[in-house]
Amino acid sequence: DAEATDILERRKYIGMNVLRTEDPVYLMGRAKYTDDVQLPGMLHAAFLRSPHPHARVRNIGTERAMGIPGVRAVITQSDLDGVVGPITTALARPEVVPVTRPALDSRVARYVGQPIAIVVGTSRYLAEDGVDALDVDWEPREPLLDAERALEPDAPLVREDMTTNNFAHIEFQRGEVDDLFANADRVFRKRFHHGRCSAAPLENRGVIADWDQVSGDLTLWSSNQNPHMLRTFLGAPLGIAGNKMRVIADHVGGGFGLKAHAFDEDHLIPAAAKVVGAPVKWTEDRYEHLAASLHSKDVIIELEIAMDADGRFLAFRGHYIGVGGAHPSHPWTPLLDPLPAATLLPSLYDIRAVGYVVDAPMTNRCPSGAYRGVGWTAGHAARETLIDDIARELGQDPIELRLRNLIPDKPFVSVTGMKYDGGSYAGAIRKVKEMVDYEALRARQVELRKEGRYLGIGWSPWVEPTAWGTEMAKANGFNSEFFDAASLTVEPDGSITVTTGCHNHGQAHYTTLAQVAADTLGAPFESVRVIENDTERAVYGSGTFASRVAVVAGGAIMRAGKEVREKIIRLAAHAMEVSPDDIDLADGVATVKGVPDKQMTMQQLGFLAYYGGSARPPDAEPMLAATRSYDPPETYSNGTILATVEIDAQTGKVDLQHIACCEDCGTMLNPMVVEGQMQGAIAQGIGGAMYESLAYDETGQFLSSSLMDYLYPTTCEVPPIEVGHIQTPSTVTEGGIKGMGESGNIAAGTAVLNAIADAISAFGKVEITTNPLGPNEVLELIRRAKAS
Ligand code: MCN
Ligand code: SMO
Repeated sequence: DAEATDILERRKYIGMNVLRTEDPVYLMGRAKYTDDVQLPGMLHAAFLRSPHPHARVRNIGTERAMGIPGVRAVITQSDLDGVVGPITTALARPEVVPVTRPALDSRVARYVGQPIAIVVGTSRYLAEDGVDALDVDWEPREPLLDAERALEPDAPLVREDMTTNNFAHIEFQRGEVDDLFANADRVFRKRFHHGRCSAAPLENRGVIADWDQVSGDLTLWSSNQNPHMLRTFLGAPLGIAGNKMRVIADHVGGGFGLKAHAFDEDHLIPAAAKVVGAPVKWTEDRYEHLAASLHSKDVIIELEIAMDADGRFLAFRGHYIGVGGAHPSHPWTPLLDPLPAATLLPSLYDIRAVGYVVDAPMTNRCPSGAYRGVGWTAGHAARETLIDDIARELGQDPIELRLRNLIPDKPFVSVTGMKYDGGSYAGAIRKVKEMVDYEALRARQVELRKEGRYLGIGWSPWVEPTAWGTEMAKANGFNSEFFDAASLTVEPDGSITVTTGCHNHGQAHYTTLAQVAADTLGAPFESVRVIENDTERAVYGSGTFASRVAVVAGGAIMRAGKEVREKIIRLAAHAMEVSPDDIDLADGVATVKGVPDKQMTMQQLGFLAYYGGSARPPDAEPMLAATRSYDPPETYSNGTILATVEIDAQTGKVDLQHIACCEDCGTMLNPMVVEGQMQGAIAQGIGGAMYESLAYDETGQFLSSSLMDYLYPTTCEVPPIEVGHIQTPSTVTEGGIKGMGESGNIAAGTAVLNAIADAISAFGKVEITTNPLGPNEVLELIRRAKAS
């Protein structure tokens, strides 16, 4: 349980809007992304990628390519025997069917964009010319695109060495589900398909591998979110010890979950560098990124809600089909979307029973994996659009219906066994009502309808499992161990170095974690430096994902800092010949209580700790440092988003006017950072609701291969976003902190969808069954509503 309990009482920085110290580097254009790294003698790789969703490769003719001056090597599967081993993706669950595959499959293409061969040349241009000059003899085959078809027993196999297309079939039931459904007063149903999205960070991925020819050490730059985890996953296939591999991801231009995986290219670029005996760089282009990095959130969901005559939810039942690609994403697997969607089915509703089925079929599409709010987003959209359907059907206000079914604010164990650590489920809704003056907004909606104008108001309250440690991972079906560590060192000059195994790619860890360290020690914020993003400079950790760093790294820093603070106080007490109880340590100065002129600075104490010899307490080792880890218990944040839209019934255009939000992530480290996280994530949620879609045609061709086709919302599409806060400290974590980095993307899209439906309900019955909703989809919904 929480060990560092007195920090909040002494805090000077936690909870303050401290300016982000990492920003000048970005603003001055000095950030060092993977593609900025230049090494002497470095060669460049380009991939031959499959243009077919499914094909056998009969032959790859390399003669013309090798004839191009500057092309150094064409590498296919057989060249990598003994260089990079196969990739096995599994999960510690009996239902899961492990998949083993070569890191480079040059024989069968199973999705558009799959790497088939690598060309290495003296420049990227020449390597690309080499790819164009390969003579490939393709034998196209019928692709399997339909996920539900893939689940049928007689379906053709996406991977012919397996006996099924289904990566896992999982069933779960708690409470009297069947009885409650059989005896319910009303049962409501919905089939919802969450569209296929991409995290689409502004910086595509990139990998550089540099083997030291003498020592055999490997330095790997990879634009990723979990350097230590990547090092662990690459060790076995590349046959290299962890202490001989350094993974660096200095500045990363957005990860959003996508960069939390160990990609094929992470395996293949070091393999290519070994084959050619020189450093090799690959920088992903936007086509490669959209077609062949991971896709996400493509889940088909069938939901049922059983209700009694008083409008109470009794039981929820769901079938979640995660539309996977040609192989499991590594290491998270294609369960990462459908399984958490299912485990969180009860969300913030007090129900008596829940049942779910999860399937994760493979298809001839790009593999699917994490994108901000992975799992929660699709499940949330299905459940919360269904609840709005029910409210319209019953003629009730959608938020009143939810309030009647809400769980209590105090700690609560859900029917699926999730241990909510208390929140402000009703409070956040009340706050948003006040922020927008809900009654007035509804009155205005009525007025405008009289003028033939269609305002829509959409609610989206959420509870969110955050900060995966071992317990939270298990609660969501992922049986694996997650924790993080932090090292904290007072240097000889009194400056403070903190390292964690997490990764900073926009979340402001260098600021917020320094706030935690400064308060824990009683040191000035300016004296703390935080280091992450490099396995050789920072202590081990699981990395940055699952909105976990504030809680997990923050907690580890509090624990390490508490130990170091005690050492500093003992040192000061000894030097000033008083009892440790008489030392006050604040702002980097140790003062004898009641004797203000008897004091020592952190600089003096640092010098003493390293060079003080016999001036130190006899049993004190030199240095002032500690390393601690933290594996937090389950912790859940919550909040509510309300979106207001006006639709043009002639054109189907949606004018998104306003977003109001109240979030509760327990103790806030830095409200300004929290607001920035909310705003960025809400913009992504808007993209998912209205614009972003990775499309395939019926032959399996990929249609969204540039940012002309895959639409981000820009500042022109994102309306004013108002963020309110409630702080309900966690009852179980260090400092009461909960995570929040994904919240906006979990909830915002659904608020927009519900607002659109609310506007269209002026014309008749409306049910939203998919996203994104562009003007054509909106016009179709209006047409159907009019016909109802
Ligand atoms: N924070 C805080 N008080 C809290 C909780 C968080 O001040 N109670 C601060 C933290 O200190 C941190 C930030 O908010 O600086 C986010 O914290 P947290 O919720 O712990 O999330 P992580 O740091 O673990 O970041 C991961 C999360 C995820 S999972 C995705 S996906 C995502 C996101 O963060 N990807 C991002 N936000 C992103 N922001 C940027 N700019 N780029 C990404 O790729
Ligand atoms: S999708 Mo975030 O990296 O958990």
